Amino acid sequence: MTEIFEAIKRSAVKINEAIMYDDTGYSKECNSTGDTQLKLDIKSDIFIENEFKKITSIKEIVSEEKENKTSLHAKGEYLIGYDPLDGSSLLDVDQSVGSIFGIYKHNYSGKNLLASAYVVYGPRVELVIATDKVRMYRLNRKDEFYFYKEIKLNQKGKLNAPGSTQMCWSVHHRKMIDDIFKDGYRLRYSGGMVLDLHHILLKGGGLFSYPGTSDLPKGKLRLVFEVFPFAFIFEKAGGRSIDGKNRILDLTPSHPHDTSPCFFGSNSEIDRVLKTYE
Ligand code: FDP
Repeated sequence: MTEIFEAIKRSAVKINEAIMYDDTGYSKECNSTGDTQLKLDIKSDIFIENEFKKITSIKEIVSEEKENKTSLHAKGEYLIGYDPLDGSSLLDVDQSVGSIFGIYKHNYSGKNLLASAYVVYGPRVELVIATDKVRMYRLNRKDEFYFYKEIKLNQKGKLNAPGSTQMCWSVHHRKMIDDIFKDGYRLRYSGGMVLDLHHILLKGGGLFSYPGTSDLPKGKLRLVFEVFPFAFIFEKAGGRSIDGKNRILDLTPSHPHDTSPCFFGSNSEIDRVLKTYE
């Protein structure tokens, strides 16, 4: 899989440069979810696809920006689900955004996820790769990623990142979030999944939630491109990820763009979610 991670690094360098200097405006295109695509969403997707096309071990890719899967190499063994530029609605306000990758075998189910990675384009560019462990890398002046540290979660954290539209929360979800704050947790929420989860991972724990709501009963975040890759990372870092009741990595989507409610955290916070939702 090394060559896949090298392709991710090369595309990250190109995407970072585009974020720094390109137009952050909208294109005339819509993605399959109906969101109007930014020019940078489209450009990032092309950078990644062009890099993946060179890797013969990749059989197929599916991007959050495209409705359909793209076949690459018939003899390849890996399938990759990716979100080229997550949180791109934050680009115009100069906040951190990211790219997310899940590397699968056979199909795009949680149990067939072999490895995952994400890149944060912030004041620094950081790359996190999860295989057996979760390793973080930083970009240097020569456009090389160097190993920085291993990421491990504590049993309990101090941060709370509650997503979605609050007026659409259920009564029990609202009470859980209020109780977490009453226990001294601090609010950390940027509106970009990659940064919010990176924050919790690097500070040792906490809870990120994007529940099912009255307007979006199945949540907003997409399993194949966003939720599975982070669920894998949280588990490998010593935390957990659930949809309220079930382990995220036990789920199987029926369509690549399926969404799910999701909760990522350290063990103590996930126990709390289970008690609320059971
Ligand atoms: P965005 O719409 O900017 O792409 O993937 C969707 C996402 O961002 C996540 O990055 C983020 O966590 C979430 O939406 C934020 O949604 P809310 O504004 O509903 O909290």
